[in-house]
Amino acid sequence: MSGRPIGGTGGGIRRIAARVPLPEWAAIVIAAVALAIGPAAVLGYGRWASRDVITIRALQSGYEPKTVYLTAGVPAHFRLISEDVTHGFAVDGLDVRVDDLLPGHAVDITFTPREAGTYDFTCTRYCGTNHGLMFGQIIVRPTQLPQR
Ligand SMILES: [Cu+2]
Repeated sequence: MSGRPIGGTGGGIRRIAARVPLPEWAAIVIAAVALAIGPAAVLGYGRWASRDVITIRALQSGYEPKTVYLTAGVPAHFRLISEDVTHGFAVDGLDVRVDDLLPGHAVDITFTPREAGTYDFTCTRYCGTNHGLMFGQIIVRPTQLPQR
């Protein structure tokens, strides 16, 4: 039959049918978001963009990485993680000191180096025969001026 409007009663049914799955989709979306954010929140992610976080792993064989590059005047976000025993982390001249890097726990710190230079960091806890190998350097470059 030509001229019959598309929809009519059928359209009504279709609209209802289209609305029924919506709560299911919403539940799935909420569940997915909760799954994504839940563990991340527990681990402390999400406070900073992950690309801005410098992870420093402390091991009885030393720190990884041993050299970190920062820019003067730019806040630095470090995530310190011990992979084996309790370590520490202190930076000479930058007022950064953490004495309890417990195995399996991340410690997040934020600081802003004010002046360019080379700063040594060391372990503040005796952590074994290789404790003396636990050192590294933070090299702070001068503030970058905007290009014109
Ligand atoms: Cu150590």
